[in-house]
Amino acid sequence: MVSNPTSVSAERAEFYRRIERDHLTPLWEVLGSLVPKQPDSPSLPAHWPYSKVRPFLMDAARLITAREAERRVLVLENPGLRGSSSITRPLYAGLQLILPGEVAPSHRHTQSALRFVLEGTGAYTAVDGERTTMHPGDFIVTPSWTFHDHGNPGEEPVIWLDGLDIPLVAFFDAGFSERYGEESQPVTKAEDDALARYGKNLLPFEYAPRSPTTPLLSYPYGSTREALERLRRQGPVDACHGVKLQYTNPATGGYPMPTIGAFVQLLPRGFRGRGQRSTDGTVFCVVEGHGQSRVGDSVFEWGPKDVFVVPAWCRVAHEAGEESVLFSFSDRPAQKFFGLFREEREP
Ligand code: GTQ
Repeated sequence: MVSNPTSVSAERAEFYRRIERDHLTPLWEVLGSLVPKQPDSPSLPAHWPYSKVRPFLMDAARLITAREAERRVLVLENPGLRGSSSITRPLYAGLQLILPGEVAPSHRHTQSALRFVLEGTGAYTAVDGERTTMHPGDFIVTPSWTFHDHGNPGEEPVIWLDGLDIPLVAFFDAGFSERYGEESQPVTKAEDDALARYGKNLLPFEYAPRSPTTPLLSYPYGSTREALERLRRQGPVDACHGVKLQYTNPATGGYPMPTIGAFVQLLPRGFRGRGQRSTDGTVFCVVEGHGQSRVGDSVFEWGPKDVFVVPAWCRVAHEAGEESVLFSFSDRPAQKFFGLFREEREP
C-alpha cells in the first residue's frame, strides 16, 4: 500500500486509464450515485399554465396538419430532462390538438397511452374498431399494440393531454411501431360497446382477460364526478389527498395499464392538504377549480386545464380556495410490480 496521497491519486488515475481501454471502470468512484441514500431525481417541479400553452398549440395548427404531423402534439418536457421528451424519467406527456375535419392517421406501438380530454367535444379516438367520443374530463385508454386513430368530425378544436410510457419502453429497448396502411381503421363496433360490456360492474360471461390492460376504453367524467361529489359529502376526506380515487381495470381490479396508473381527486373548498411524497413522479392536470400546490420549493397557482409535475420523492401539498378536481397519472403500477414503491406522509 502506497502512503503518499499524491502518488496514490496519480497511480489510481493511471490505473483507470489502463482499464478504460478494456471497458472497465472502478465502482468505488461512482457507488454513492449508483446506490443513492434516497431518490435524487434530476427532474424538476414544473407547471404549464393552459393560458400559456394553448396559443402555441393554435400556432402549431397553422404550421402543420394533423395528417402531416401524424400526431400534432407539443411535448411537455421536464426542464430538468431537456432533450429526453420526458415529463418524469419513465413517462412522457404532451398536449394534442385536432381541428374540425382532421384525422390523425392510424398506427400502433408497444407504448401504452392515456388521453385526458381538456377542451372541446366531437372528436373521437378509435381503438379495435370502436370509436370513443371525447368529452372534457374523460379518461381514455389506448392499450399497447392496438391500432388507433383520432378524428374530429365535430365543429370545434379538441385538445387533450397524452400520457405515455415512452421513456420506460425506451429504457427496456422494447419499442415497436407500425402504420395501419389506411388513415382510419374500419369501424366494426357500435359506440360505447366496451362501456356496455365492461363499464357497468358486469363482464361478458366467463370473461378471461387476454392482456394486462383494461378492456374498458373510456371512463366518462360524468360518473367520475358523481362519485367524487357523493364521497365528499359522505367523507372521510384524506388529510393529504382530499377525496382520491384510482381508475381501475374492471377485469382485474388493478391499474388500467401495467405501466401507468391514473387517479382523480376532489379537494373540498378551503382544503389545506398535508405534505406527502412518493417514489412515483406524478403528472397532475386540473379539471375544475383554482388552488395552489407546493411542490418542493416551488408554489404553483393553478386553474382549469393547467398541467404540473411532481418529481419522484418530492414533497407535495395541495390547497384549494374553491372546490377543485385534479386528474393525475404516474408509473406507480410498474414500481409496485418491481417492489420499489414507497410513500411518506407528514403527520
Ligand atoms: O396519439 O398515438 O403524444 O403515438 C405521442 C405518441 C400521442 C398517439 C403522443 C403517440 C400519440
